[in-house]
Amino acid sequence: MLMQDSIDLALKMTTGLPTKLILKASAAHPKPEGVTFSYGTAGLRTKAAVLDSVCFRMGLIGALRSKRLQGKVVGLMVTASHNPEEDNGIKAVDSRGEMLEAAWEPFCTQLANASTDDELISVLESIIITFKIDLSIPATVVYGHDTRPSSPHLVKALVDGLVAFGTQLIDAGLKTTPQLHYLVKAHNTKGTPEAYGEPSEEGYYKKISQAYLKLVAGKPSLSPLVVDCANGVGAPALLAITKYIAADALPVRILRTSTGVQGALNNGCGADFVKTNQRLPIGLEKDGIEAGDRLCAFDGDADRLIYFYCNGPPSTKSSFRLLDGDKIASLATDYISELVKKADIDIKVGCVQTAYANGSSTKYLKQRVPVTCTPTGVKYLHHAAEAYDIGVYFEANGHGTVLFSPEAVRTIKAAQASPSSPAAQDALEQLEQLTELINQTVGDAISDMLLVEFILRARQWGPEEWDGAYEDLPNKLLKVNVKDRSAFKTTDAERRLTSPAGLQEKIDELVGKYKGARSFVRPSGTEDCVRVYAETALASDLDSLANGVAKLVQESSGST
Ligand code: 16G
Ligand code: MG
Repeated sequence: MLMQDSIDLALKMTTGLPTKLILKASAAHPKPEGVTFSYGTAGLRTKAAVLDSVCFRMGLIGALRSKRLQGKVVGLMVTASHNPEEDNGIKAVDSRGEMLEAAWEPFCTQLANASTDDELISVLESIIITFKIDLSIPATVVYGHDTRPSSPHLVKALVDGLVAFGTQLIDAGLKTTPQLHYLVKAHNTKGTPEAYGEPSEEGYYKKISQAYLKLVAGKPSLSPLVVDCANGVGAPALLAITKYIAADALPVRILRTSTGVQGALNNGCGADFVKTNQRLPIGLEKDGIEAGDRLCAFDGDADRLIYFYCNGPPSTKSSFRLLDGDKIASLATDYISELVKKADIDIKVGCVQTAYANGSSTKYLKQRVPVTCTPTGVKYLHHAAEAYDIGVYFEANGHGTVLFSPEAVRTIKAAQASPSSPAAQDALEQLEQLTELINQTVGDAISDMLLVEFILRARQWGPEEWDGAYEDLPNKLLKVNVKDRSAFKTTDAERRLTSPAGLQEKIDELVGKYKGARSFVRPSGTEDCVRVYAETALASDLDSLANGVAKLVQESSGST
C-alpha cells in the first residue's frame, strides 16, 4: 500500500474514536506516577491501591476486543486469584471463553503504562489500526469480580472505561473466574447448535449439577469431602451448587468460608498455600479432620483445585499427603482413556503438562497416552490440549480441565446410536455427561472437584488408592531475587535456558552429579523473581541440588 493510502486508511479507521469522552473519563482515573504495569501470565495483577487506572483502561480494551470480534461478548474479571487480599488484578476473557488472544497482551501493557493523554490516545489508535477494528460495531462486555474489598471500586473504574465506548454492559457481579468464562461462552453460543448452556449463574449450576447427578446415579456414596474455600468466592459458589445436588450425592463439609472477614482471603489456607507449603491449611487439624479423610482446597477465585489427606494423625506434619494437579490429571486421564476403550470408538486421548509436572506423573501418563509439555500458563496448556480429540491438561498447582474436540463430541453422540455392547453404551453415556460436567472454557475448581468426586465414586476409591498410582519424586521450588529477571530466557517449554550465556551448561553439570535428577530455571510471569525447580530420586539429594542451582543463578546475575 502507498504511504498516503495507509495514512488515509488509518485516519478513516480512527475517526470514530470518542477521544473527548475517553479523555474526560480518564481524568477521573489518573495513572499513578512511578508505577510500571505489565500484562503477565494471566492478566495484570498488583497492589489494588494502584489499579484504578489499569481497570479503567482495561475497560477500553474490552470494548475494542468485542468490536474486533464483530460485537461478540467478551469478559473482564476483577480478581488477583491466590494473591494476598490487598492485591487485585484483571483478566480478560475472549469470546469462546478462553483467555485473551496473546497478540493483545503487549497492547494492554502499553495502554496501562501510557503516562499522558496523547500517549493514551495514540496506543488506542495503534490497537485500532493493528487489529483493523471497525469502531462502528457495538461492543458487549460481561464483567465480574471476586470477594476482595477493593473489587467493587475497581469494577466502577472498569465500567467507566466501557461506557466511554458506549459498550453494552452485562454486570455479572460476584463470580468465580471460571463462571465468568462460562458466561462469555454461553452468551456467544446462545441459540446456536453449539449452545453451551443458559448464560446465567443458575444456568452454570444446572448444567454441571445435572451432569454430575446422572454420572453418580446408582454409585454408592463416599465419606464426606472437606473443602477449604480459601475464604473466597468459591465459598458462596459451592454453597449455591449444593442446592442443586443433594447431600447424599455430594456429601461435603464446606470450610474457610469467611468472605467478609478482613484479611482472611487466601490467608493460611487455599490451594496455593497447601501446594506451596505442602501442609494442611492452618488450624485444619482442629476442625475434626481424621486420617484418611478426603480434603481439597480452592484458590481465591476458584480456578485451582488441590486435593490432600493425612495418612496418620493430622497433627503430625509427616502424615500430610498431597494430591496435586498432576495427580488429578493422572486420575482423569486414566479414567477417561479407559472409558474411550470401553466405548470402542476411535478417539485419541492426550495429556498436557508443564515442566513443573512431577517426573513420576509424566512417566505414569506416558505409559497410557501421548503427553505434551508446554510453557507455564493456562493459555499454553489449553491451546496444546486442543490438538487432541480429548485433551486433559493440568498444571501441578491445580489449574486444569479436559477439552473435548467438536469431532470427539460428534463421535460420542453418533456412536450411541449403535453401541457395540452394553458396556460400550454405558461408557458412551458417561463420556457424554463428562462433556457437560467439565467446564471446558478454563480450569474450574468446582467442576474439577465434581469430576474427581465422580471418578473416586465410580472406582470406590479413597484418597490412598488414588495416591497409590505413583509416588512423587522429592521436589522443591525456590525463588531467587535477581537484578533483572528479563535476562533469563528459556527454550524447550521452559526446560532450558538460552540466556544468561553459559548458565544452562553449569546447571547440566550439577544435575548430572545426582541420581535421577532434573532441574530448570525460569523467570516468573507474575512476580519479580526467578524460579528454580529441582527434583531428585533421593530425598537426601534434594536440598543440595536446589540450593546449588539457586546459587548458580545468583552468581550469574548478581542477586538483589
Ligand atoms: C498464573 C497462571 C498459572 C501459572 C502461574 C505461574 C493462568 C490463569 N494462571 O497464575 O497458570 O501457573 O501464573 O506463575 O494462566 P509464575 O509465572 O509466577 O511462576
Ligand atoms: Mg486462580
